Amino acid sequence: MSENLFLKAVHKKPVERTPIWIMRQAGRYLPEYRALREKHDFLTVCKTPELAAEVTLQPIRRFGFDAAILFSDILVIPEAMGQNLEFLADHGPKLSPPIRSQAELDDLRINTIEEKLQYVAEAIKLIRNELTEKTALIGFSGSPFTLAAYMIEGKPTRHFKYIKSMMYSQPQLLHNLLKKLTRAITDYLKLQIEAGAQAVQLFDTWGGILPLHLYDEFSANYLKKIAADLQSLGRPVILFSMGGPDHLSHLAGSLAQVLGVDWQTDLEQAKIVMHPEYALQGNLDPTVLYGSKEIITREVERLLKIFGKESGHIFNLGHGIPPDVPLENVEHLVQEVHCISSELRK
Ligand code: 1CP
Repeated sequence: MSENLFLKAVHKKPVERTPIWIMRQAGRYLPEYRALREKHDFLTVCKTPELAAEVTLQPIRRFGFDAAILFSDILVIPEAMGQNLEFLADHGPKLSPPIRSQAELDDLRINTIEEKLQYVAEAIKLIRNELTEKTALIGFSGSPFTLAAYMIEGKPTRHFKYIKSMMYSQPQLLHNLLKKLTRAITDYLKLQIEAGAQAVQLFDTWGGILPLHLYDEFSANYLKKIAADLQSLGRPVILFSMGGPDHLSHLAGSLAQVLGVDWQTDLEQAKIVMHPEYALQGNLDPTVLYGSKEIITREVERLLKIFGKESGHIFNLGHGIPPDVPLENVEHLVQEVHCISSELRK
């Protein structure tokens, strides 16, 4: 099978231009997504393979990204384990009851993950059938720590009072939950890979709320275990942690192939520390997309020059795309990445 640009860059092979996809590329900034969401609520879209496939393909049709990312949410795992999940308009996701005791943790099931999340495997098969070889399909999961944060807090929060109190006062209880999640996530990603996902990304969105000296113990070690357990399947693993350069450096030594670089981290520094061992993905500050075309071009050029002709860079934002960025700016971004990187790589 001929490899696409994304997979070539993952394996640090030479490419004629830098591949690009963007985190949260399927979603609210797209009018065709908003139109579909007027007819179906969010969880229905996630759980109906035809709808999830359609939404996954929308940004590919519009922008020709080099990779598609499965349309789903990180919170389908807690739901499959038995927590009740609702998406409340303007309040974000709510999980109930929140997990705050060993008894509540014991009620969570992991042996039914494959059965409960079959709809994801079905969506992946449909998407793979629609994509040409030019576009890779990425599956994903939240990291154990990030999922634990939602499961313990029960809803989005700024202070993480419950998970951080548990970490300090009942560390063993938190580890019990993280271990259970690690098994569930590994099974879930295997299911996605077996259904046709060509790479998988772990979103460690809340890893950065951990003090650095506790990051290995409560997040990085679990990410490394998942990456190690998936190696035998032969599909690349991408680790993305929102924690800045210090947290990123703690992912050294993992068996992942790609490290996602968040927007707070200097890509040049990340490259010095982590490349060529890992391919790097990132890291345009998403708010640059609110700026003028000139600013977008300038920032794209700055980032692409860091790799120049070297392989092992996948262009992406340094976190998800905000829902209200002008579409023409996304178009301009893609065009500039294509154009400038082709020039640099001549
Ligand atoms: O109203 C809507 O249509 C729902 C908005 C929405 C969307 C489009 C949510 C609710 N989730 C998603 C899709 C989604 N979520 C994808 C789809 C694929 C793509 O990237 O195109 C992915 C990968 C996610 C992952 C996700 N969900 C993360 C990790 C990534 C990140 O941005 O750091 C997190 C933290 C979530 C939780 C979540 N789901 C939805 C919301 C609003 C939130 C955040 C809640 C909070 O503020 O804590």
